[in-house]
Amino acid sequence: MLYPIESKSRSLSFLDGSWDFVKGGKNLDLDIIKNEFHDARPMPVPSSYNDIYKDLREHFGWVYYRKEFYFHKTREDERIILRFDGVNQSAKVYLNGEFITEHEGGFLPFEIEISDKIQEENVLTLAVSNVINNSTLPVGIIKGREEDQDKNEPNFDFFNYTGIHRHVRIYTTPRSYIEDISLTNEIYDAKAVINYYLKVQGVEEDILIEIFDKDNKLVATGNKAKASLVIENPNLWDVKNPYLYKIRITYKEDIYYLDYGIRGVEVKGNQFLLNGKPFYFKGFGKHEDSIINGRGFNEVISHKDFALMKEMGANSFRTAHYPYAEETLRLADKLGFLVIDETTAVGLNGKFGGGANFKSDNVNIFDNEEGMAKRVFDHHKDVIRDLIARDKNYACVVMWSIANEPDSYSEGAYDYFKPLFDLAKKEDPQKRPTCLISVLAGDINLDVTRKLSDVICLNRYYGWYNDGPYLDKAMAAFRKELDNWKELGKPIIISEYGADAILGMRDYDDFPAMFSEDFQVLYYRENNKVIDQYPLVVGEHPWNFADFNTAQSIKRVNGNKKGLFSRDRQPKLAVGLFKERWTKMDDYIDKNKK
Ligand code: BDP
Repeated sequence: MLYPIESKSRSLSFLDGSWDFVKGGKNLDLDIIKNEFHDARPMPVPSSYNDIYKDLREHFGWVYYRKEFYFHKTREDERIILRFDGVNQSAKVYLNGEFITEHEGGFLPFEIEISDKIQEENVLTLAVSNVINNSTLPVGIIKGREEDQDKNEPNFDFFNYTGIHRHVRIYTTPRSYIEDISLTNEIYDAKAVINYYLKVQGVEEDILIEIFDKDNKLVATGNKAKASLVIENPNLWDVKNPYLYKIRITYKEDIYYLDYGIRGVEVKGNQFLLNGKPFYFKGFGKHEDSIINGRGFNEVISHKDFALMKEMGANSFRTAHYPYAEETLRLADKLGFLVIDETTAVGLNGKFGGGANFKSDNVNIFDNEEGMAKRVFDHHKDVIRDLIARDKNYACVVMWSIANEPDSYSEGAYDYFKPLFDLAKKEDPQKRPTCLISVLAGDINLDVTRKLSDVICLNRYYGWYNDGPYLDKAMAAFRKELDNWKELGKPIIISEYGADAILGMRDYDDFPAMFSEDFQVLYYRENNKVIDQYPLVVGEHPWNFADFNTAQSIKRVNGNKKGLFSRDRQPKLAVGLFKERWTKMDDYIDKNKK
C-alpha cells in the first residue's frame, strides 16, 4: 500500500485538527451518527481521547467523531481516496450520512475511494470502539458474562489508548494510476541490481521508472512494469550512511515518488549480516506513548526520540507491540536505524499470563476448539499481510516480528505459528528474516521459536522478575540459559531486559534497592557482562526506551517505569551507562573472533 504523497498528478489534504466528539456507551448507537452532535466536545485528531477529558480515561465502548469539511474538486475524472492511517481499535465510517467502510485493528491504515460520494460540503462521521477481547489483536480479557462487563482488561502491559490515532487524509490520483510497487535488490562487487514490480490500474504501457542518486543524477531507467535495473558503484544504505535513492515512477499521467535504500540482510550461522558484515543491534524496545497525546501520533516526540537514540549511539529499535506510524519508519530510513517490525499479536498467552499482565485467565489457547487462537488466527493473517504491504520497501525494516510473548510452548503452538511464518515469507518480496519474541515460560526446549525463528529474540528479566534483586543468582541462571541455546546455532537478540526505576529515586550503590535508578544501572551492568560473553548474542534492546502508561495494578507505579528516560524524556542514570557503552561499540562486531 503506497504512502500518500503529493505530486503533479496527485493532491493531498489533511483532515487533522479539532473534530466534534460524543461519548457513547456499550452498544453502537446509529442515531448519534444521523443526528446533530448536540453534546459534542472538541477533540484533537490525531490523539488518544483518554487523557483529554477526565471522564474518558476509563471509557469502555463506543465514541463518535465528526468533522465537517469542504472539498474543492479540481478535475472531474480523478479518483478521490479517503485514508485513515490508524484508528484504534475498530471503526465504522460514514460520509454524508452513508456508511462507507469499517475496519478492525488500530495500527494499520485503511482507505476507501469516495469519488462518487464526496460533495463540496461534507460531513465525515466515525463510530470508534475500544473493545478488545480474545478475538482481537491485541488480546483483551472478558471477565464474567459479556453483557455485564463495563470495562476491559488488556492482556498486555500498555494502556489501551483509543481514538483517531494517526493522520486522516484525502488524496487523489488520475483514473489510470500507480497502485503499488515492490522493490528488492541484489548486491555484487561494484554494482547493485534493483528489481522492481509495478502494479498499475490500467493497461501496462507508458511506464517510466527513473532512479536518481542524492545529487539528483539519473542512474537507471526502466520502461516496463517489471524489470531489473543495474546501478554501478552503488551507495549502500547503512546506519552510518543511510543513503536513499529517489525513484520517480511515471505511468501515463500519474507520478509517484519514493525513496529506496539498497542494502542486504542475511542470517548466516549465529550472525546477522547487514551488507555482508556481522551487525550488532544496539537500541530499544519502544512504545508509541506520550503525555496527553497517549498513543496519538506525536511528530515532535517522534523526532525527539530519534535524536536521543542517536546521541546514545543506538542503531535499532523494535516497534513493540504493534506497527508504528509510517512516518516513524520513514524517519528510521532517513536517519539510519534498523527496525524489527512487529504485528499487533500481543497477549496470545492466556496460559501463563505473560506480557506482564497479571490478571489473565489460565487457558491453553491452542487446544480448545473454541479457544482464543482459533478466533484470532484469520485476523493475525490479515495483520501480517497489511503490515508487509505497507512496510515492504523500507530499508530500515530488517525483520518481521510475528508476535510478542505468545504461548509458544504449548502443544498446538507450532501448528498455529508455522503458517504465519510461511505467510510472512510469501508476502515479503525481500524475504526478510522472521522471528517471534519469546518469553521465559517453561522448558525452553519446547519453545517453537527454536524451529521457526531465523533470529531467536528473548525477552528476559533475570535480576528483576527472575531472582530480583539477587543479581549473582540471576546471572548464573542467565548464563545457564544462553549455554543451552548455543547448540541451536542461531543468533540471539535480547529483545527485552529491564528493571523499573523511579526517576529521582537514588540509593547507595553497594546493594541498591529495586526501583532506584542505581539498581537499574547495576542490573544492566551485570546483564551486559553476560551478554558480552556470548558470541551468539548479536543485539541488546533494553526495555524500554521511556516510561509508559499501563492499566492500573499493584505492580505498576502510575505506569511502567522501566524506561531509560522518564515519560517526558528526562534521562535516568542508566542513560549514561548505555551512552558510554554504545558510542564506543561499533555497529559491526564479529563476536566469534573475540
Ligand atoms: C514483557 C512484555 C512487555 C512488558 C514487560 C514488563 O513484553 O510488554 O511491558 O514485560 O514487564 O513481558 O515491563
